[in-house]
Amino acid sequence: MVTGGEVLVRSLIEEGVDTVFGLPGTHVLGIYAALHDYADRVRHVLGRFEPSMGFMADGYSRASGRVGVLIVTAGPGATGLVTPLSQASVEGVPIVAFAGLTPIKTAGRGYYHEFRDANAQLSIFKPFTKWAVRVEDGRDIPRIVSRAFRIAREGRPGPVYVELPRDIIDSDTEWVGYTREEPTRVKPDPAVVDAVARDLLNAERPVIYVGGGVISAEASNALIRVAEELGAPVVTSVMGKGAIPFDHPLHGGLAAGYFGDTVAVKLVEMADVVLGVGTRFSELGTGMWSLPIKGRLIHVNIDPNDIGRNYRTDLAVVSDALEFLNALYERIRGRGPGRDRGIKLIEKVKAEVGNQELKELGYDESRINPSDLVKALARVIDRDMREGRAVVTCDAGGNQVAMFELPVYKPRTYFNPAGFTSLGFAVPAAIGAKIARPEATVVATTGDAAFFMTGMEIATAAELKLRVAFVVFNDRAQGVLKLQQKFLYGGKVYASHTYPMDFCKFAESLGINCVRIDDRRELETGLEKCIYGSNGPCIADVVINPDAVPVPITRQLMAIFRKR
Ligand SMILES: Cc1ncc(C[n+]2csc(CCOP(=O)(O)OP(=O)(O)O)c2C)c(N)n1
Ligand SMILES: [Mg+2]
Repeated sequence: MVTGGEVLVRSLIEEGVDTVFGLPGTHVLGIYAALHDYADRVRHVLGRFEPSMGFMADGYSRASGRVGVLIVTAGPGATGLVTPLSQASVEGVPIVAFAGLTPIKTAGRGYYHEFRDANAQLSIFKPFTKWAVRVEDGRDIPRIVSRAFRIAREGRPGPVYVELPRDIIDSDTEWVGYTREEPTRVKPDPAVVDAVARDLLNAERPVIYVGGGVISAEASNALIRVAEELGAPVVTSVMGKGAIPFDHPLHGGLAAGYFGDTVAVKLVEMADVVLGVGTRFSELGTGMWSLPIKGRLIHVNIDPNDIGRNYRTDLAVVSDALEFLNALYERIRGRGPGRDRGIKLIEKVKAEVGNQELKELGYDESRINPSDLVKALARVIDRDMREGRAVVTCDAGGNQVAMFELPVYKPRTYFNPAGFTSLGFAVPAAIGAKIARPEATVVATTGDAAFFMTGMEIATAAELKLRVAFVVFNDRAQGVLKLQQKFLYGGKVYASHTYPMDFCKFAESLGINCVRIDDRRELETGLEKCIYGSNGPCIADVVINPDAVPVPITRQLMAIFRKR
């Protein structure tokens, strides 16, 4: 006989899972008993709070391309996953979360952790997960687990929620065996790809705009092949950064409307055909849809709901990005003008509009401004970034937008939560990334307010001696809110402060390294020391000029004021 808990752990092993992120509670101790017995097969990473653990599993998944797995208890354990799983849903990250539930036998009687409505816990997850399901018989566990993993990966990746009542976990059941389910790949209609190929081969100034879907489909190489054949510049959204190397001659930059590079935006504006792949054309990806698309738009997305959401589409293609780009290449191979046309176009646009080196509003050359920190970080980790050996996570807030400017060279090396934009993402996501890629140089960039949310998770990095650098853009404010209050809400600055904590004393209390940098001449050496000079975690508390408005927001404000 086996318990439901053991059937679950054996199912995970059959699925190929070797790492789970979890936090126990009474209701799931039956799973923990099995994890104890299989500790040599499955690594359990103990986090500190469910919301941050959800981000850890997310960072693990983005870094590795594998499914992030979570185990939490019933009630407050499960509800802690609402924010990170919502983010995973919006940003297309595959996660399978297992949560405990009060026993079926006592449903409705008020067992602790039970909602007033015994079905509420399951219902909460329904609107934003790809599947939310309760296990009602231990023998169903393998079938439900294999289905959960397939659904998380299939189509547009996303979160799946599985809940297990305590009596199912603890009771004896039987092992019925495990069959892995492979996801079906969504392939494009061949006739539609023919039409796309015709359009693109006839175009004079085609431009490819790529989003995060190209990265999650592992389609970077396929993208570059297509772009080189067509002589088409490639521009990206924030989520698409890294789909093409920053220094590739056909890389046209970040086309995020008024948040983005002038050259990238102009390339899109001038294009007679825009091929949008793996993108929703979301608000941050287009600068509140200030990105002008004037030519024919071919929109490729795996989810038909994401096609035509924001821009009128001339040709819609429902497909996985890799399947589409490979099918397109088959049709254009040897028939395009080659990459020089695109390189020349980028040069021409650069000469016309330039990528002016823009200084932040409020830039102060005696202090450290956000752009100084972004540039110094880019220089310090340059080699690792170029070789795909670094992973950088970003948070929400002004620092997140400043980080739009970081050069990125490889897919799965830059996680900026530009879709759901939850504060507190960067620290735990970096820990998850380091667990996925122990050899990588991992850097979290975060604001001070964000740090207050999930910084306690650095205890997990300390416990596991993970070499991760946590770089705090410390402006002693919820900067992005404060600047909007100043510029857009009549100066009514209110409740946008933080508490001036000593981050290095916090580091000391965890027994980890810290550098405090408030002299711009020490910026690079300080970062270098923190990122490379430590065996375990390190915090870099970087004192930022609180009056500087990050470059992309400076661009946005300038565009807004120009219109007024
Ligand atoms: C969970 C969550 N709560 C609230 C917000 C709204 N929010 C966006 S930015 C921000 C303040 C950010 O301050 P900080 O982390 O210091 O970054 P800064 O803007 O100063 O760089 C807040 C509260 C959010 N995005 N996520
Ligand atoms: Mg701040």
